[in-house]
Amino acid sequence: MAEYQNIFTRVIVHGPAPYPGVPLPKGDSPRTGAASFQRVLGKIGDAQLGPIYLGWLGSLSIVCFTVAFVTIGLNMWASVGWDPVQFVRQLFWLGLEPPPAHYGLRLPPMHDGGWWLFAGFFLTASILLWWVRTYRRARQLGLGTHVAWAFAAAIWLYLVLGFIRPLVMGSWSEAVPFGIFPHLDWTAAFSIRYGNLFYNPFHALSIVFLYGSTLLFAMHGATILAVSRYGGEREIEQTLDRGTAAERAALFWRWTMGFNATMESIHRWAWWFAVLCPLTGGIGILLTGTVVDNWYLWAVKHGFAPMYDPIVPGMADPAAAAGAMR
Ligand code: 07D
Ligand code: 07D
Repeated sequence: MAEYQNIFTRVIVHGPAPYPGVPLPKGDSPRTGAASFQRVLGKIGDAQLGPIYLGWLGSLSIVCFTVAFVTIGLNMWASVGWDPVQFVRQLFWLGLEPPPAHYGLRLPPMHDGGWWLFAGFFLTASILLWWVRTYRRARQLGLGTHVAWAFAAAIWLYLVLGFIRPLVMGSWSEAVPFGIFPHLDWTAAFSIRYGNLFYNPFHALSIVFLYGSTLLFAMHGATILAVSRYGGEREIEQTLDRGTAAERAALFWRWTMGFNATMESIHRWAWWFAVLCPLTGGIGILLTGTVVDNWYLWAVKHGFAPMYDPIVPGMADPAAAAGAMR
């Protein structure tokens, strides 16, 4: 008998021939590629690889992503004088920056932020096309559109960071640069510039949902693995017809913490936690610099951060000094 004692799947189940999937409705593109079975993939998921449905939305999205990716790469390479060795050595530090502040929302020359706008346009087009694809594929398969709406929550944060907030602030220079460490530098600088993002309650909420998502994911994954010997992985059947697996899982949590989610509701918990992370985060970023200029002073005003003065008598708060950025 197979026992689930390993982090890897021990049992790889597949039929005699690869399954191409249900027939596609009229007007859909054909699926691409021959399907095959891959043992290694079977260890972490389904052993069958392909066929994939590309369609025109998928193909166009990949083209747009490639244009953005190659534009960013070429600009990075140009920034080290087309030296291939330096390109590889400095790759993580290289970046493509948005236009300087004096251009506002005007179109800058290509070498002074224009390539950033160009790449951003194609990256955004690629992400939006991929979103429509997730929506359309779900509909065509007769599914709900939960995946598409969860993805939309992430896209909301992305658009706030690189498009909506810069528009509201009146300058592309507010947006995030492309690059591995440059985008981290931007994140750190943003927090300092606006008086420490830790005092932004929406940043705090976003963290709650980020941490909460990992906790719920661990609790749910562990619970289902723990009752899989009783057929617990047949979650949907057990939603409608609670078997011994569902009963035991529910009892475990009711005994340990007095309350339990159900086979259905745990997935809604997971969905909402994941979605609320970028949703609240996007609200927090949009408020920054538009409604609130300094989160530390905001927190002092609302009584949940102490003033500098009472901590170090006689010391002026640098953020409140005349000439400080507000
Ligand atoms: C595991 C699913 C797979 C996705 C992966 C990411 C690219 C970018 C392209 C250099 C969980 C694919 C990456 C296509 C390469 C070029 C041109 C998802 C998984 C593997 N970040 N960020 C990373 C993005 C922002 C922050 C890593 C994107 C904000 C911090 C990766 C965006 C802020 C840290 C990355 C984005 C911010 C990272 C790993 C868009 C505030 C890290 C991501 C489009 C939210 C971590 C060196 C990961 C790291 C990291 C991508 C936005 C902060 C390169 C695409 C502006 C503090 N970010 N990020 O695993 O190691 O996600 O950085 O908005 O510590 Mg980031
Ligand atoms: C980025 C959504 C967009 C992604 C999309 C995907 C592709 C890939 C893939 C080819 C992630 C596109 C995908 C293109 C193609 C392939 C494979 C989601 C994104 C559409 N923070 N912080 C957050 C913590 C500090 C700062 C959120 C912790 C400091 C800024 C999160 C700490 C400073 C911003 C979070 C901490 C600071 C954030 C992100 C601790 C820096 C944001 C949530 C313990 C010194 C962002 C309101 C998310 C936000 C954000 C966590 C500290 C700055 C909860 C745990 C104080 C500027 N921070 N942070 O889902 O929303 O991101 O803030 O110190 O903008 Mg923070």
